[in-house]
Amino acid sequence: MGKTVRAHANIALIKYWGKKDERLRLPLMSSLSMTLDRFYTDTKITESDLNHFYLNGIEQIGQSSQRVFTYLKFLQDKFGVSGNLAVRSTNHVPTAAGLASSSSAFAALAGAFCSHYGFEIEPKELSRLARMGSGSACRSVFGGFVLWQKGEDDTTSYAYALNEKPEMDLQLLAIELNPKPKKLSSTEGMKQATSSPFFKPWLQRNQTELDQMITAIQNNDFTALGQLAELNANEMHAINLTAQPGFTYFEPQTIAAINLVRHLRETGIECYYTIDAGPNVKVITRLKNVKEITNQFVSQFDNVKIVNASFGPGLSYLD
Ligand code: 2P0
Repeated sequence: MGKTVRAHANIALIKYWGKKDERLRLPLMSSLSMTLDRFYTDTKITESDLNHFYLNGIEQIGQSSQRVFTYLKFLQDKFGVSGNLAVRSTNHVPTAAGLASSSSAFAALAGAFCSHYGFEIEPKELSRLARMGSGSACRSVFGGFVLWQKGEDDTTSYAYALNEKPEMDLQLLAIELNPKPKKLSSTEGMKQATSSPFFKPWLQRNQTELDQMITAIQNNDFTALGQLAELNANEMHAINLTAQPGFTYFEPQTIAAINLVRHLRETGIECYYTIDAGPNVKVITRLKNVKEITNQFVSQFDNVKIVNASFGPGLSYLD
């Protein structure tokens, strides 16, 4: 009997934004993330007469169900098993977070698949399997600070924990400014981004940025980590703007949030931002500043929702 598998979402501090192989989801760069305690997905797979996918108790039809079963069929073929399956997932992502991440979803799904069939595989192998569901999911197999090495091929592209239980005083505030679904999926966005004339120079910086981030983590250097995470996010979004044709995930509130973070920093409240494939902003700060930053966002934005998170664990098996 398969277990319920829990996987936590992660946020990249050094972003994955480009593939060299779309089918296998092999990235063009290595990336580095932190796994989050407040956001996770629980998934259990059982045998079934027909394929069914339930999310938060509601059966899903259409695109999301199709992506789940395309992936499960891929895994079944890979392992030489067959049969229809019922997938039950619960997303414990506070609706306030604006953080609908496929990272926790596909890590939990890969884990639930192996648990259902009784396949005992190493975390590294599980990370490879999760990667093929959604790139960022390979990092959610582990907790704390996680590095996804781009590798050369399917067997060498996987994530591992750099530090499962970091002691760094670091909080991530997920700030929902705009709850609308994103205009361009990550998969499409990163494909288009490779046409930017700055894509190659950005790739060439990948190893340097990774080395600097690893050093910041090893030295418990919050300032270096924050500065570099912000720079890396800006680079990713600059590449989107300069793609041909150019595009952006930013909305007016995104710019306003960036300005607020800069203003707070000028007034001595140390904080940095990172932004993914959507208009919402995540603020990185220390515990002592969470209250003040939250108050500032609430007073300056209408209907803003904020959830603060810190380091979360890797994959776990619940029952
Ligand atoms: C990341 N993102 O490193 C980057 C930064 C969003 C911006 O990974 O196409 O859902 O399924 O491999 O993993 C989101 O992309 O993309 C993502 P696919 P995924 O977290």
